[in-house]
Amino acid sequence: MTIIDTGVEDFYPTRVTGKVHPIDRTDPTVWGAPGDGPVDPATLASHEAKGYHIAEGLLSPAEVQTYWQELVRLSGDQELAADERVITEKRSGEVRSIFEVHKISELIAELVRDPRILDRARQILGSDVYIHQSRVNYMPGFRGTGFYWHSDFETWHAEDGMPRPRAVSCSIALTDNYPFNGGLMVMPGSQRTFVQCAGETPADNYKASLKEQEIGVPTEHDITTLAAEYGIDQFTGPAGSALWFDSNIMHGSGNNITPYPRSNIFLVFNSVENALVDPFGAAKPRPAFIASRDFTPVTR
Ligand code: 6CS
Ligand code: FE
Repeated sequence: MTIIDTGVEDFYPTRVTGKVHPIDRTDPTVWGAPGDGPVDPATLASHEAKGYHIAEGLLSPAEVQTYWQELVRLSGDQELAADERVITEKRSGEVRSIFEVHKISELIAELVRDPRILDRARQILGSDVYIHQSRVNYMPGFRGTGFYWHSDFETWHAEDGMPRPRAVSCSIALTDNYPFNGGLMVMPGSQRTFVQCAGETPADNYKASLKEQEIGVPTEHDITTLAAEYGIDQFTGPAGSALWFDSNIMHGSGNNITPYPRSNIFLVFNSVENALVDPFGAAKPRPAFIASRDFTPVTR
């Protein structure tokens, strides 16, 4: 274990030079208990085992329509277009993501505090929680590009200083997720293996990685090994469903060449007991709009 200068032990060293090897996760996947929130015992046990669960119909069709219109409004907001929190598609220049969207949109700020969402995050993480990152992903039709295989925690640990994988992401589908329009793929159970990545983190890596991640990406050998051990599930389902997934689950998505956009609201909750310290594998932390350093718990 290397001790970084804030004295916090690094249980998951990554962005290393030389040979990499998988590290067994020493942390649980679920910190709370069945009685602590809205997730029933069977679903909580499934999340512990597989590292994800799907909340069907979390939002009603009417709510989906409201949030979809909000996404359309945001992507057409000319003032916002020049904001560094708006990431465009590498090739087409279309809006790919908007970060810190819970601070830009009052509607999404309310969604973060909605008990259907907040209480679920608290139950999984077993504590008060704060928003580590929020974004909307547009994944437009025809030219939407996906994300190669990766673990979010590997990046959040290396570049944001997240000590443990005690964070959970909630991806709320605002359009129907089909197998063919860039639906998210996960390797169930892979959250129990921390895949070290080789290669030093370049300065301001996020400027490239949020368009196309090249550093902090596992080797094809590691992905092949993980896929053989855990398999691949794909998140499909109607708009309004939400995929809740562990920060360290291996996941990725394909490109979208269909006419059907695959847009979602993406909220990342981190435990207040897992607040960010100095990055474990980068010279300086990423900007706050990507990795919040305001650890104030979200309250209803
Ligand atoms: O780097 C990040 O924080 C973002 N990148 C990806 C591909 N997924 C997690 C997160 O939104
Ligand atoms: Fe990701």
